[in-house]
Amino acid sequence: PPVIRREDYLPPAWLVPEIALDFALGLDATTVVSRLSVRRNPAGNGAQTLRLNGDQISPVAVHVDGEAINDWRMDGPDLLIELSGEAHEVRVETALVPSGNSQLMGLYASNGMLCTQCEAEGFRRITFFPDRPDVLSTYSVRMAGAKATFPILLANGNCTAQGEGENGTHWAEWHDPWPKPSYLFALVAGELIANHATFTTMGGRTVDLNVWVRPGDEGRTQHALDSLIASMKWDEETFGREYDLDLFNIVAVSDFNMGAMENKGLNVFNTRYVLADPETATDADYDAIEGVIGHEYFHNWSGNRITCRDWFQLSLKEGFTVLRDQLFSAAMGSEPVKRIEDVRVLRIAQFPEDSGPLAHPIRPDSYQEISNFYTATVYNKGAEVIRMMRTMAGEERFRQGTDLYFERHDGEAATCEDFVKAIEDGAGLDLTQFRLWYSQAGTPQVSASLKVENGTAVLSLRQSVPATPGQPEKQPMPIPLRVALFDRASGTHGGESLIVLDKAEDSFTFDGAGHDPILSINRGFSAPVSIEMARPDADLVFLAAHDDDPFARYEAMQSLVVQHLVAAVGSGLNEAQREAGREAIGEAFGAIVTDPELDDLMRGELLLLPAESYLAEQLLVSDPGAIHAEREGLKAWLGRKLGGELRALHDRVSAVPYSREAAARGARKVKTQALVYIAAGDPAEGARRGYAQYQAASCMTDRQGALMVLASLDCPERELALADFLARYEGNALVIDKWFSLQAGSLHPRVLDHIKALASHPEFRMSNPNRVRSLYMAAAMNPVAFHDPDGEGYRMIGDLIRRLDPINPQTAARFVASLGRWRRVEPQRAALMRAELERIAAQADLSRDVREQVTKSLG
Ligand code: B3K
Ligand code: ZN
Repeated sequence: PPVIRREDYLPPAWLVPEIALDFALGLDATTVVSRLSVRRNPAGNGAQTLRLNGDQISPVAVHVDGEAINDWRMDGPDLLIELSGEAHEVRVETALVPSGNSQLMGLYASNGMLCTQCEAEGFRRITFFPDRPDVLSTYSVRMAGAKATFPILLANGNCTAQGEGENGTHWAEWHDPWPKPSYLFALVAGELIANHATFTTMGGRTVDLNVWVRPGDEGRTQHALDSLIASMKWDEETFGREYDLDLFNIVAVSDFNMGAMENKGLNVFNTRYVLADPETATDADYDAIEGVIGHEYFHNWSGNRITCRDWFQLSLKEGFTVLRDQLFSAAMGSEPVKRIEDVRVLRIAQFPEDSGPLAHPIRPDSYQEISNFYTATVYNKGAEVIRMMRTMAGEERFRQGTDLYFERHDGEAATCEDFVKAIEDGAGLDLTQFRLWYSQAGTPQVSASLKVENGTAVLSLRQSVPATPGQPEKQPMPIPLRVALFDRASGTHGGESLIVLDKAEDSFTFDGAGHDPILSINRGFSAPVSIEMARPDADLVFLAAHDDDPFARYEAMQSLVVQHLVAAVGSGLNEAQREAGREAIGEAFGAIVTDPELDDLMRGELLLLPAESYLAEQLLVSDPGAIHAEREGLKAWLGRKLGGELRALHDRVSAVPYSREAAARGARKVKTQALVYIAAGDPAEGARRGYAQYQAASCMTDRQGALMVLASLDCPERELALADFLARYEGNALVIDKWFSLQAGSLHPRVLDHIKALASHPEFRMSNPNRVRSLYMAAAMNPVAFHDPDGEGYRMIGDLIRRLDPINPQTAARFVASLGRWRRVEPQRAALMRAELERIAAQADLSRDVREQVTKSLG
């Protein structure tokens, strides 16, 4: 497959200022008539040929300026038409089979309705078009179809006319006044019911808001609607952004490749990020809905009003919008807890990407299939990079930078460089060297050491950016670090400073540091780097107890555990050393379990052990079995050591009644965590308490938490609770997804057998991405199942990729990365992982999506 390169960008030869689309809708047969007004681009190369992209479609008829023509030709999937003048009208007719579209890109049928997904290159599966984000058009859409099947007809913008047709049909016309790229086009038709509200913008305009769902689901839409209203208000207050249409529609569909899509005025969502009530959605589900609703809404400015020039600029809209949704969620809930969660996601999802065969800069230089670049690097590291600019500028000056960006580039298809320049000019920063964050991949490693003499502390820092595919040599990057020096006796520090390490090596001096201060560094995770510093356990225990930066407190706790577990699985510890390490962790843990000053949401964060994938990251080559055993061993030890305190905690929080308030949510969070440790230390007590929590549960958070713990235990309560759960939530697809993923993610010794049985369960469906992910993503992330020493887990994921690829390549390709980590795994398992990748590579007719990921992973 051809490699597309960023440096090869050329402006389009032809522009399409207007497009009119006419759909005759049917689930099994839809025809599309597209009329494009095309105009030669003065900035283009002057080509006579109009290239219209297509993908698995063929033209039924082609007209130019009202006349049928026959001299069009195909170049692979694309339609080429020779045009002699400056401006023409091109009319193309296509015929589609939505019910046969299992890729879920373009126009497809889901659960009896029709919907579209066009980003990145799905519009070309609907009609022929210059399907690139720098071609902006005004869209007029007409659609007609059977009224019984499609009572609701939606597209972008505003509905301008509707009426009845013959034979039980009806039609609607929609017009979107804002020019947009084709990837933001959307159409939805089906039987839907709305939860409606209005929002008055800061400019005094009234906007109609609708959350559309299938009949029967309307009782689970209020949280989504509330989140939308909160997002609109927050974006006005925080970024000065006002909504720009009179209507904002959200539609929930059950078959969807990712979370949601920001189509102009018509966001299409995975049901998972819309539907919630306390009985069926956990607190984490509520938070995710709020975050994703916000994210898609914020795209209206960061993505839609200002879009991307080409797909290499994806982080322009995604990195910035992730930062915006993170700040929004922080403002709606607990800022420190949100920061800790975001860093955890970065470490679990992005750090391994950055150190593996698929590593790429946040602005990639090349791709074969753009769908493979909707990654944690582009999204989450992209957000961290912009967050660093905000940290260096301060909130107010950063806002001046974003104001300038929105003002300067409104209506344009912009680049990452445009964004950086606007922040530079608006916020008054020099970002010359900082631009390296856009071009260099890899997580910088910063090693730190502190020396003190006569009250003056000298902090020596050294950075190195690891080599990544295609980038053997790196330059030093500017790394902003928030630091403080603590006085042991008073437990306080004399003020935080922001230092920027922009050389390979540098040192920083601090006066009045006392004689033996403790360093708190990268507070708030001010830079997405990994800090290397060997520290006495006592210093980490001190920071875990005293640091006034909540993130740093969490970090000290994590480091304490990481340091211990890495030593235990690496060089090995003798029994006395292991015991000493556990005692230090136990001391810090005990303080957290019982600290009356801590709120439970924060306590919940501090009680989490570092993920196995993050522990593996710390080692060049790791034995997943050893990491798992050592981590589980620590968990059980803590459960036994702190059994009394944990039972008391579980009792206390179990008495807190249900509400959506922070205190009650915190209580639920630590309830299940306490249960996890209790079960690890005493499985019989865990089974007893777990089943009691399951039966007493008044909400999904408690019920799912209890079931998760029971699913890993070998006890009769496990089967009882699993059977009850399935029967209780029959027909609720999102909850049945949970039932699959809890079992596939369990640490039960026979988990592989369970997964195999679930794959042939009547409720399993290969055509539904949510269901596929609930079983197989949970399995691929489960260290026990995936890293089975005989390679059965690898085989299972390999088989899945091969079977899913012809159905849904985008979803199939997402599973390759788990096998792609083979170089970082001990030799026996590595050989098995590699063999599985080779088996996939040997398959003929692989999709471009899977082919690219597999080739890079073997390479
Ligand atoms: N922009 C979409 C992602 C589209 C992914 C296409 N493969 C959702 C989002 O990031 O908001
Ligand atoms: Zn996005």
